[in-house]
Amino acid sequence: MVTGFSEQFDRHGAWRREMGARLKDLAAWLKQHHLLDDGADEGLQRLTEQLRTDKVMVAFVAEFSRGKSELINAVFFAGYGRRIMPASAGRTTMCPTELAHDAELPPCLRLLPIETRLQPQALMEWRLAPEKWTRVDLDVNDPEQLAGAMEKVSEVLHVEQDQARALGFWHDDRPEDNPPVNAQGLVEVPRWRHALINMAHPLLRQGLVVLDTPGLNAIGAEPELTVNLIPQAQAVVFILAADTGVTKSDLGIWREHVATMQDSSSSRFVVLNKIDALWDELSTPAQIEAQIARQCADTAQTLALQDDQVLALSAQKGLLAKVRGDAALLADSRLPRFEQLLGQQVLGARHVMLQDAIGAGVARAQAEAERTLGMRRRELSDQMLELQGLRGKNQQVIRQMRLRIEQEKAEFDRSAASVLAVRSVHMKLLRETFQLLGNASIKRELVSLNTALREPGLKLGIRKSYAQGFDNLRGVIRQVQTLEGEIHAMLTAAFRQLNTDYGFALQATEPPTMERFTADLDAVERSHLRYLGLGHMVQLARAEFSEKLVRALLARVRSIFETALGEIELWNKATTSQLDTQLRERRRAYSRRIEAIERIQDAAGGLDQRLRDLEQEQAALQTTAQRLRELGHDMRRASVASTTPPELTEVVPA
Ligand SMILES: Nc1nc2c(ncn2[C@@H]2O[C@H](COP(=O)(O)OP(=O)(O)OP(=O)(O)O)[C@@H](O)[C@H]2O)c(=O)[nH]1
Ligand SMILES: [Mg+2]
Repeated sequence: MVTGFSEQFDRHGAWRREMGARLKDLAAWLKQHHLLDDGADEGLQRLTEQLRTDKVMVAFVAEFSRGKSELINAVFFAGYGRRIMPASAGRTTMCPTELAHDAELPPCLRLLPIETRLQPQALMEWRLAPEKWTRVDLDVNDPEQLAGAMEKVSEVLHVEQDQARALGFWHDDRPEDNPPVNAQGLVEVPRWRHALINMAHPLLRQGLVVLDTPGLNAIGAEPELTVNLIPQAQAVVFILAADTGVTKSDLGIWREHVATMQDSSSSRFVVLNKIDALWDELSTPAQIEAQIARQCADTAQTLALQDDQVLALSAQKGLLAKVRGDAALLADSRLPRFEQLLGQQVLGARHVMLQDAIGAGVARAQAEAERTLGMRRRELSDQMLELQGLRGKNQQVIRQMRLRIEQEKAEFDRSAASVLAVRSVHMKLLRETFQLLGNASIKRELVSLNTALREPGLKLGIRKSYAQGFDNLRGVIRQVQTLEGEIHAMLTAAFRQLNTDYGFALQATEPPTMERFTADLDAVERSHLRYLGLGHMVQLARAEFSEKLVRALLARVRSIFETALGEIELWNKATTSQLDTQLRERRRAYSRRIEAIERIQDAAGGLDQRLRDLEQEQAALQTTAQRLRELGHDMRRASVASTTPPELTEVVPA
């Protein structure tokens, strides 16, 4: 069964919504039974939020005119019955264009003027300055208007050569890549630097983000695209065209922007587009088939891939077939096979990632709840034993019992001081961790790289500065890990002592692992390395280029460190609220015991009544524990069962 990308994405979206709703139900149930402490509550909330807002970015990267925009139209927008993204011969998409959905904004196209390149701010910073963007409202119910507005991404300006150079489009050392010059000697450059399209298209609404890029010349001019945006995409689709074969500039893009992502976690697809160019009416279908296979094999060889890693298709015929509802043409376009692989690979991986997160989050909340239930159960049976011992005893004994409980409680109240001491050590260590991951620390560790990049002129020793800077950052992560270890060891010892002294059931939560962040740093370093070869020395010598690189780097590292910080905060919260819960439960148990004794002192039949109550409470706890196990089990089953990704056996990632 071949399933299109849209259907797979819809299914994935439905699964995410279902899991989100189940998580909410679980949290509500736990809260209702006073089994959800603040830490677990926040953990579940973050998980629900993650499920709701999870983004999947598919980036299309290729030389101009290979059919990126046409393929985007065919896969995502055929439902509009026409081309939405402009696709035409020659350079069409002049600026990187992101299609996404933001419910806070009306449907619109926002364009960042190209002149902003002359200023030092990174793209990420411009995103936070909406007033700097030109906004065009979109009418999503009117495909004509929609397509008309999208034409803006093709707009160009004609500027003096110096201006083109300053904007990063004119390179004296690589004249063959320079843009066209008109009769007046003016250079054609894009009018916009970046375009953001916001529309409530069904796939975009469910978190799909599509990134369309312009060809080589333009991608290179925006370092942030290569160091931040493309490396963060879940899938990168690289496109070649059957009518041009693999050209030198195709290879340039492949080597610089796609081949290097080999060991990153995103999926990579290589498409040989425009196979309809080979549909020669004088050839038999078998001959055409053989010719396509041969071209795939040649392409694969040039890119050092396996033959079956190159997916041949015709975006244009695929779009046409979908618009006309022509099943035979659609099959010939081979578009469905690509869509199926794209969906399986990208959503399959996303699904597994989210499933793991749900599994871990639910297990944590469940473990917390079970610990609390266990405590309640133990306290109930202690109390029953205590009361049973009072059967037939006189008032004197009962009074003594009350005194003993009050003494115990006073002693327990003194535990507050020990708990406070643990907390203050914990906080001190945490503060150190937070400082390590803060902005000042990042700046400090990257100071020499920063200076080296900002130094005027050729930067020959820059690779060394990068290696040094990233070693420093990895060192910070290692320090954080060491601190986490110390915190964990400290808590384990302190909890053991508190458990012995006051009969708590505290257990230190495992700290979050930091490996992922080291891997993220490695990926950022790799994405920068491509700018450090000899071929880029001239570009790198330009102050505004290296300034952009520095800013893009800082922004990315900051976001990695912030994520790490967020996980540590959550871990900290889990620990603190565990302590809070146990202290609260214990306090409650003492007041219940004292209250029970008081009642027995007051009324003759009080003891038997109280014992019966306790038995009932015990039975209720039993039921709650049973229900908790069932809920956890249901949750795990639902996360796996409802949309297990389709068979992955056939998938051939490039
Ligand atoms: N014959 C044929 N033409 C195609 C196919 N796909 C795209 N084209 C045409 O090739 C031209 C370029 O397509 P675009 O989608 O604009 O290419 P692009 O990669 O987005 O190019 P830029 O936006 O300039 O970077 C357009 O005229 C398309 O109609 C195809 O499968 N077959
Ligand atoms: Mg295009």
